[in-house]
Amino acid sequence: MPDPSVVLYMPRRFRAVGEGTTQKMPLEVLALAGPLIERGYKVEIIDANVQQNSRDLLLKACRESVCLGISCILGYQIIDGMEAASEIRNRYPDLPIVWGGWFPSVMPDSFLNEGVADLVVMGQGEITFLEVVERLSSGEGMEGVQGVAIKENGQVRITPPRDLCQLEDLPAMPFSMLDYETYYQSDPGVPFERYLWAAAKNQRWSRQDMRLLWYMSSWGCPNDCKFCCSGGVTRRRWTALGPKRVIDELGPLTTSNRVDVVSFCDANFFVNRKRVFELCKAKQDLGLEFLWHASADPDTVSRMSGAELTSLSASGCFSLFVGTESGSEETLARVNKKHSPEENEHCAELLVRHNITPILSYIVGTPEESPDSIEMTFEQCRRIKSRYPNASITILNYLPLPGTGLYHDSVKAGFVEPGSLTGWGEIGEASYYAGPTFNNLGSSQARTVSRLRNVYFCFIDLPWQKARLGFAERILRRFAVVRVRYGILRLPVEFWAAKAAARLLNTARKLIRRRRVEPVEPNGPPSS
Ligand code: B12
Ligand code: SF4
Repeated sequence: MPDPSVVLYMPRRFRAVGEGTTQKMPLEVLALAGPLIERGYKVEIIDANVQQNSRDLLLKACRESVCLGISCILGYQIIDGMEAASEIRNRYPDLPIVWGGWFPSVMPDSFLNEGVADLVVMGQGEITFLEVVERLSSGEGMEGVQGVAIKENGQVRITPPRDLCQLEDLPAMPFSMLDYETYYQSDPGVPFERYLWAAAKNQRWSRQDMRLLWYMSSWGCPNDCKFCCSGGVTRRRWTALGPKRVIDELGPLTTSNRVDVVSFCDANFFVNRKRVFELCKAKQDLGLEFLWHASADPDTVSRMSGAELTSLSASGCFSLFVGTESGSEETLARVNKKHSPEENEHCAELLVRHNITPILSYIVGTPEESPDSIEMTFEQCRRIKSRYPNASITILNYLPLPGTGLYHDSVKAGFVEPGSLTGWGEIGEASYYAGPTFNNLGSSQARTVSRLRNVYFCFIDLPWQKARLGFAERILRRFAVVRVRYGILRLPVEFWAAKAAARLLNTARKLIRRRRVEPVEPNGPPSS
């Protein structure tokens, strides 16, 4: 008898293929595959972000399977995942559909009530999903399974949460299931990857490609920032792989795939600083050359000694994503952040001094945030960017997330809750690129956010990667820094003109290149 099989579906993150990051390996479902394979299941992963005919593949794969697992976070993944679930329901009405991931974990009842899920796994998934699959394949019920939501007699029942499973007790993610060559290519046009490219530029990166690998070395976070759903989903717990295990896994993975950059997608990489520094040392001892990027808190960084920062940099840490969040002390305290605005600036200075590009992330427009507080954030961003043009800064408009401390305040302040999962899918989709979905900002401040983020900071970081305007680009960058320093943000005409010129130039270059490579008939012109 063939091994029982399980199908895992990673829905599209963005409506159009190529609109957003596609190279991110689907770690969410890859993590689930390890324990299943160990227990003798055959696992098939369908990733709609990279497989063009993913729906056909899914229909085919589900024919023989024990169940279908679907992952999602807020955004278009909800919509694509629901469409896939409906297709599967029509074709295989008896096949159980299990959802998991950050968004289903905070709104399990919607997935069950809208009929797209038979069961939702809440929080960490590896062991819970294995247990669910075992029950399904043996035909047993879900009695006693912890950490799930199910519908019984028309009512949603949430079972007691499961204890955290230590990552060290789990098998390695089976990276060999994925074809690295399909994933590695990073695109400087995509918002998050753009920052990595900007940081790479500071390392004098001159190549046209960057072989990127996403990796998770810890799960969870002990903090409880009020705009973030981590506190609710992870219950402020944290588990990590030890330095040896990380290096034992990353060594072969990075060398066999010729990886340039490892992006640790841990929520909070520096919870245990000793672990990180041991990791740096182990990497250097082995002579592993990849650069790496992770996330950090401003207070953690600003308390690091010069020797510690030097060791980070020497181990290949070339950029850190830092949750600076606000330039106002009052707002930082209100969202339950433990650092001060001064630490934001100190952290930026230290990182730049040690050749680690800070990617500073700010949020504006949380409920009750005053216009003055928003102004303080703008001032801090302008100050940092003009002092350290190589530091990247992103200013996000606050988006209320269910399951967070600020969610109910946002509803009270006028956030209109989408009444359906599709509505949530649409709102998340908009949030990534477009402006505010919850407009707590006056129109003038909303314009400032958009100009700083989309015009000036963007241009100073990495002027339209492929534009190659040469000398003009350097002058414009200086100009942008001056504009940012003095807050002269209106009418960025020179940038509009530069963008148009870049487009024209690129089109001309393409045409010339096409002319040059036009095929010459091998045997002369065809005879008439
Ligand atoms: C990489 C990343 C991204 C990537 C893509 C992620 C993706 N899923 O496609 C990019 C950069 C595109 C991104 C974008 C956004 N992201 Co993001 N992102 C992350 C990040 C840093 C890592 C995700 C990851 O790979 N984790 C590693 C895996 C192994 O862990 P995991 O996801 O927790 O999976 C475990 C469980 O959740 C569960 N599980 C997961 N899937 C499934 C499926 C089944 C069937 C089962 C049983 C279990 C299960 O089991 C897994 C193993 O334990 C997380 C933070 C974090 N550290 O997790 C935020 C996070 C997921 N992002 C978040 C947010 C808010 C966003 C944005 C909405 C931000 C914004 N304002 O625009 C956008 C959405 C854009 C869009 N249109 O989709 C939130 C989630 C919000 C939510 N409630 O859904 C997170 C948690 C950050 C945070 N703390 O706020 N993100
Ligand atoms: S924002 Fe970052 S530090 Fe704060 S709770 Fe979320 S993951 Fe933890």
